[in-house]
Amino acid sequence: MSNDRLLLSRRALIGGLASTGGLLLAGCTDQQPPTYGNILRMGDNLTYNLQRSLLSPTGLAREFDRADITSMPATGTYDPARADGTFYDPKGGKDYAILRTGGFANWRLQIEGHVARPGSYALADLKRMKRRTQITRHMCEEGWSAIAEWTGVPLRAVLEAAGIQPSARFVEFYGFDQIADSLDMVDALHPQTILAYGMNGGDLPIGHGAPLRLRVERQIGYKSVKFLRRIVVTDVFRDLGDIRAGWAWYNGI
Ligand SMILES: Nc1nc2c(c(=O)[nH]1)N[C@H]1C(S)=C(S)[C@@H](COP(=O)(O)O)O[C@H]1N2
Ligand SMILES: [Mo]
Repeated sequence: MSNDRLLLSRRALIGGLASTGGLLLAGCTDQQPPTYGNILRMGDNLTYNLQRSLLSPTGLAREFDRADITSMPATGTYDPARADGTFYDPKGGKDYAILRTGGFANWRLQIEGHVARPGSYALADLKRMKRRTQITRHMCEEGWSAIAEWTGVPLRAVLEAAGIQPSARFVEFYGFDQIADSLDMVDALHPQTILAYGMNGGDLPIGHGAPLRLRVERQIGYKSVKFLRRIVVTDVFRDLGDIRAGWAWYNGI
C-alpha cells in the first residue's frame, strides 16, 4: 500500500471510529504519543491513542500455566560479545565479555536521571527486592510467538528504591549491544513490567539477555530490551530507535 493510501485508510478508520464512538475518541486528544509529528512513526498515533483509551492502565496481559511453556529461539543479538552480531557495540561487547567471564559478579545496573538516589545495583541487590514470576506470550515483530516463564523484580520497585521523581515521564533502557529503547510511565509502572534475571526456573541464559532483561508484556517483543546495563529516567522523550528505523516506538499487543 502506498503511503497516501495508508494515510487515507487510517483516516477512514479514525473517521469511522469517531462516528460510532465519538465520545470515546473525544477523550483521546490529549493522549498523543511522544513521537507525534514524526511521519515515519505515524502508526504510533493510532495504536497508542486507542490502546491508552481502551485499556485500563493496570490491565494484565494474559498469563499461562507451566504446561503451556514452549521452546523459544534467542533472536536479534544473542551474544553481545560477538563482533559479527547484528547490533554489536565494540565498547559494550568488550565490557560484556569481561563481566561474563567473571560470572557477572561485577555486573551492575546503573540508574540515573530523574531519581533522588542515582546509583547502581548488583544482581544480588535486585534478587533481594520484591520478586514476580509470570508465564507470558512473547510476540516478535517477525511473526513468531513463544511462551516462557520469567522471574525478576518489578521495574516499579527498582524505580521506587531509586527515588523516582514526579518529573519522570519516560524510562530509557540501554543494552550491551547497540539496542536502546524507552517506555512511558504507564508501561514502566505496570505490574507485569519486570527486570528479569530468571527464565523457566533457571538463570536467564546468555542468548535471552543475561544477566538482566526487560519484560514488557503489553507491547511487542522488541521492546523487551536484553543485556541491560543502564536505565535513565527522563522528563523528555528521546527517540532511541534509529538503529531499527521504521519500527514503532509504541507497539501494543
Ligand atoms: N539488547 C537487545 N534486546 C533485544 C533484542 C536485541 O537484538 N538486543 N532483540 C529484540 C527482539 S526483536 C526480540 S523478538 C526479543 C527476543 O528475545 P529472545 O532472544 O529472548 O527470544 O528481544 C528483543 N530485545
Ligand atoms: Mo523480535
